[in-house]
Formats: sequence, structure tokens, C-alpha cells
Amino acid sequence: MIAIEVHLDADAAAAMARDVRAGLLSEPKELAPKYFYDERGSQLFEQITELDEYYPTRAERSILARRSAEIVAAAAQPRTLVELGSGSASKTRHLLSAMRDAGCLRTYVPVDISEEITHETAESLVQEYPGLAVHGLVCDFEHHLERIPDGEGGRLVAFLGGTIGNLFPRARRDFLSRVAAMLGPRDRLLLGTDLVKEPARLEAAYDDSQGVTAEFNKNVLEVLNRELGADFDLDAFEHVARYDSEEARMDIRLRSLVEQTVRIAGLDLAVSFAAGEEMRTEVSAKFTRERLERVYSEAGLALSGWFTDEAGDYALSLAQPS
Ligand code: SAH
Ligand code: AVI
Repeated sequence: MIAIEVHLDADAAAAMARDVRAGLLSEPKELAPKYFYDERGSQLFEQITELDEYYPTRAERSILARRSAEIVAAAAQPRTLVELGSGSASKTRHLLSAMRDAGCLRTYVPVDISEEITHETAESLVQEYPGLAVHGLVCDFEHHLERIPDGEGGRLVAFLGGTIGNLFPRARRDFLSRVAAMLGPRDRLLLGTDLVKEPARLEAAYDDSQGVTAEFNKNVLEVLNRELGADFDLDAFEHVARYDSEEARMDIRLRSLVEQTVRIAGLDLAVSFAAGEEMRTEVSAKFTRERLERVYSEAGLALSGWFTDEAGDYALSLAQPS
């Protein structure tokens, strides 16, 4: 009942090398957040979701726990649940259970760049949902959406956790336009978005007192050391998390504590950092309903459902091609 296709091949390694070279040579330096998620990075993200300060996972879970049956009904009882950036799919169980209870659940399609967690998730889900077919894809959802199988009987395409906020505006528009193009008339998108709130709460959520987010952030340097033969010294960088209220997004960086030169053997490159120089590793955009409606409309999508937690911290929205 499990089939997992892995599309992380030589092309993916070459794309990573290209991306990292361009990012380290740009001004300011920048790395893409998708490189956080090796096996350790996925584990660290799971730890983040349990931190007191990190409210988005709890808020999204509370919406799914209360409203999944309604969401499944509004999506016309789809037979297939596709999940982009599925990770451990811990909250997804609410949707799968609602589909099972409505009698429509047939297939789950997890799509994630992290191979280990996708296998683990598939194994657990076939045990928990007897009869469920899992057709997983290990790939980059920014490039390989066309590999997602067509679903007879309608698909709900879930993109949870607020991961849409980790894309820059242009990449976000391109990505959502491609999602819009893959949706058939019966398919719906279910998108999780963190909402704008006081900067102090946001900054605490991304700079927790136990230092787990700092470790997650620095893990990208471990990934470059292993995958590209770099010699980053993790102790020579510190975690920085600031809210940019003009752009309405968290801006997450690594700041070099000293003047240093890092060698990346796999790229045949040496990169200098000044003391105090910051390299961006992630943005995490925060939304309002109006902002999201604009984002949808630019991508050829229209909002058709809006569900928030009681505190109004987080929203799940349903959308379809406009
Ligand atoms: N949906 C889960 C996990 C969110 S963490 C939740 O809500 O808790 C972000 C997930 O997206 C990780 O599992 C990561 O491996 C995956 N991911 C990040 N960038 C990706 C990309 N470009 N393509 C595919 N998966 C990606
Ligand atoms: C996966 N993504 C939605 C998380 C976020 O909140 O932007 C990643 C994260 N980065 C630091 N903490 C959590």
C-alpha cells in the first residue's frame, strides 16, 4: 500500500550547488530554507513545534481538530489528500480521519524534500488507516508539481504549517500559479497561514529560550559541510530573528561573530564574512485575510473558505482556481 518515488537525483545535487553558490556570492548573502531539512533538520523542526513560544502548530492543530469535517465537506469529499511539505503529517491525521469518517478516503500523497521523514510518515499512516494507499513523492515542490498524480474523485491539496510564508513573493506567486494550474474543477487547495500579530510574540516564536530554533538555523551550515564539503564552524555564527513590519515577515539570519573565510570544496569557492555580517537563511511571512486574497488573485486563485483558531493567530483557507 506504499509507493514512494524519490526525485532527488544528480539534478537536485547540481541545483543545490548552483543555488548555494549564487546565494553566497549575492549581497547580502542568502541561503534557501529548503536546505534546513535533512534528517536532523526535520527532527529539530518537530522539536520547534512543541515549544511553548511556537504557537502556529498548536493553533493550526486546534482548527483542524474542530473543523476538518467541515473542510472535507466544503472540498466536496475528495478521495485523495495531497500534502505539500508533509513532514511528520502530525496534524494531517485530523483531515484523514474526517475523510475516512465521510467514507471518501482512498489515497494520501505526501510530497516532501526530506526522504527519511516521508518514509516514516508513510509507514505510520498505513498502519493507522487500514486500506489507505500512500503514494509519496520525495522532491522539490517548487519544481516538481507535475509529478503529482491526477486523482479521480477529487483532490484536496493541503499546504500546512505556514510553509507558504517561507517563499519570497515572486517564488510564492510562481508556486501558487502552478498549484492553480494543477487543480482540476473538483480539486481544492487548503492553505495554512500564520497571521500578523505583535512583533514580540513573533520574535519569541523564532528565538526560543531553549535555543532549538538557533540549532535548527545553524543546521543548514552542517548540511553545507556534509553535502558540499564546506568548513563552516557553527560556533562562529549566531542566530538572529527579527520581525520586519514593513514586509510583514520574520527575517531569520546567521550572523558571523568574527571576520572569517569559509571554504566550500565542492564549489571550489572561498567566501569571506566580516565580523557582524548577516546571511539570511529564511523569511516567514505573516498574512491578513486581505493580503492573502490579493496573493490568491495574483496567482489565479479565489478564496472560498476561511477558518481561524479562537485567538485569531492563524488561518486555514480553502481556495480554487478563479
Ligand atoms: N507540514 C508540516 C511540516 C512543516 S516544515 C507541519 O505543518 O508541521 C516544512 C516541511 O516542508 C518540511 O518537512 C520540509 O522538508 C518541507 N519542504 C521545505 N521546502 C521544500 C521544498 N522546496 N520541496 C519539498 N518539501 C519542502
Ligand atoms: C516550516 N515553516 C513554516 C516554519 C516557519 O514558522 O516559518 C519554519 C521555522 N523556522 C523557524 N522556526 C520555524
